[in-house]
Amino acid sequence: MSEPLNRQTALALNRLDDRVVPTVLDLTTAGAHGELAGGLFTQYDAQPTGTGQIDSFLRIQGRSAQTATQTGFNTSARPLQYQENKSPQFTRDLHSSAVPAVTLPTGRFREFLLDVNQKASQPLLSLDELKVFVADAPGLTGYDPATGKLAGLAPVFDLDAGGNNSVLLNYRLNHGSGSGDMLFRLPEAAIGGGGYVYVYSKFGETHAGNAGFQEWATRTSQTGAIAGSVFFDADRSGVRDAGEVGFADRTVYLDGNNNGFLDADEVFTYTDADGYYAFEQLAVGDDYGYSVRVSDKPAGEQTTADPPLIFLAPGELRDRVDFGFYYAPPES
Ligand SMILES: [Ca+2]
Ligand SMILES: [Ca+2]
Ligand SMILES: [Ca+2]
Ligand SMILES: [Ca+2]
Repeated sequence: MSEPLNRQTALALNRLDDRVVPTVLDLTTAGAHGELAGGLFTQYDAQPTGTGQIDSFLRIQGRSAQTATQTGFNTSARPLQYQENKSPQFTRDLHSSAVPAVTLPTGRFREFLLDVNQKASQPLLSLDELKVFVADAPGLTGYDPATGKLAGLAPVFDLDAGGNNSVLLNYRLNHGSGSGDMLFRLPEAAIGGGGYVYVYSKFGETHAGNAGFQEWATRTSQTGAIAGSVFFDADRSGVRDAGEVGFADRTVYLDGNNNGFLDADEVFTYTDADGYYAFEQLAVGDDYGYSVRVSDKPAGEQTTADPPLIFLAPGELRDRVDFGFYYAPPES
């Protein structure tokens, strides 16, 4: 008689197990990257030169005898709630306008930089909770661990939305003394109309901190740009020559999924009165190839081949990525 009950209990337990099995994004190898809860996470080895300006907005102090984990969020308010460093130089309000925008082949994002500090002998550290809040007001206080809200606000990003997720980091991949280790990229749409941005994070549930602070920062992005034009190729040479005119208001886009169509999430722009377009703040490096295409092509034949995937170096401007079109002038 008790057997059905037991079976029911076992089923219920199985379901609970399914729900709490954690997803770990492993960033312990150089260049590793992945997506969790809509955010993009990339292992990042800071270079001593060319890193740009780095501004800390949240420093979480080292693990102490009282705390096995390291928790905190940025605010200008004092006192602080967790293990945040109280210096206003390291823990402060962050306005959304100070969070750099970066365009990837798959869309527009805002970028945050995480620098972790561990012993070289025990380099692994888990990032177990990460939430981002956006508010009109600076100086918010009162994170509620029971509801996951800050000052009553729901997060615009939650690492643990849809499951108990975490990111595993490896301090030893970051050579030198620069700030580095991980880039966190949040879809631009999450920031919405802007305001003050609060980043809450918790480290060390599965791989504990052992050697000091963890620090969130913004950096001046090392990005690239692509520019060109859509033009009437009067002599069908495949090159925009002096005197050849541009097509205004044409839609040029980055074909992130390379299907030849402008899809809803893809980044696009319009040509100006002289047919010129530009994409700026593009992420650089071997991981990001851009397929530039024109969606509303002028009539007639295209005299230029569609450009191959474009990969950019930091600070590079790839210009003269032009699209020529020709049609016979109407008879008069
Ligand atoms: Ca580091
Ligand atoms: Ca988690
Ligand atoms: Ca020409
Ligand atoms: Ca597409």
